[in-house]
Amino acid sequence: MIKQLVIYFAGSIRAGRDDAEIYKQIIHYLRRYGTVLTEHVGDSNIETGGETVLTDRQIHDRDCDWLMQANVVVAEVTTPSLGVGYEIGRAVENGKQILCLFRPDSGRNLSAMIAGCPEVVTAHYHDVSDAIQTIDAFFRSCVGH
Ligand code: 6IA
Repeated sequence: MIKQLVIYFAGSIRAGRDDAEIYKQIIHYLRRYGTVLTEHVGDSNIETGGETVLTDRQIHDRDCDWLMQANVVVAEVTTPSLGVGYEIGRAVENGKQILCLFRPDSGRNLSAMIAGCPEVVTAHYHDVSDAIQTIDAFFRSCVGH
């Protein structure tokens, strides 16, 4: 497949890294659809890794620049994260195609501000193979791939 899309993957960092391995697998799959700007979100060592050389302001500005460059935003929203919610809000305001992936098996309830947002496609999934099918359907219907 020709890589032409720019994809921004969003997932919890400071709000908790319990799902980091799932983020990594989703990011790996997304790479078949284009360039994923935020592969570090799936890095299990991010808390101790190179990102610490950046100030919060630098992280914010860089991530917002990347978000503006992206055609598509895919967010894993099971672990509730202020940063991810902020990114989704800014993506909505800037007309991005947005897919949010949520695992109801977590026992959590997704915020109505995400689940109820008409510009966001929210999909429930149980495991990564489920998520992959959802991603394929999203790219087929919303992005025409
Ligand atoms: O509020 P959160 O930290 O959970 O926000 C996570 C979201 O904000 C992710 O989707 C990222 O795109 C973005 N983000 C937040 N922190 C960072 C970061 N460094 N590096 C890159 N993107 C970030 C924080 C590292 C620190 C724990 C040492």
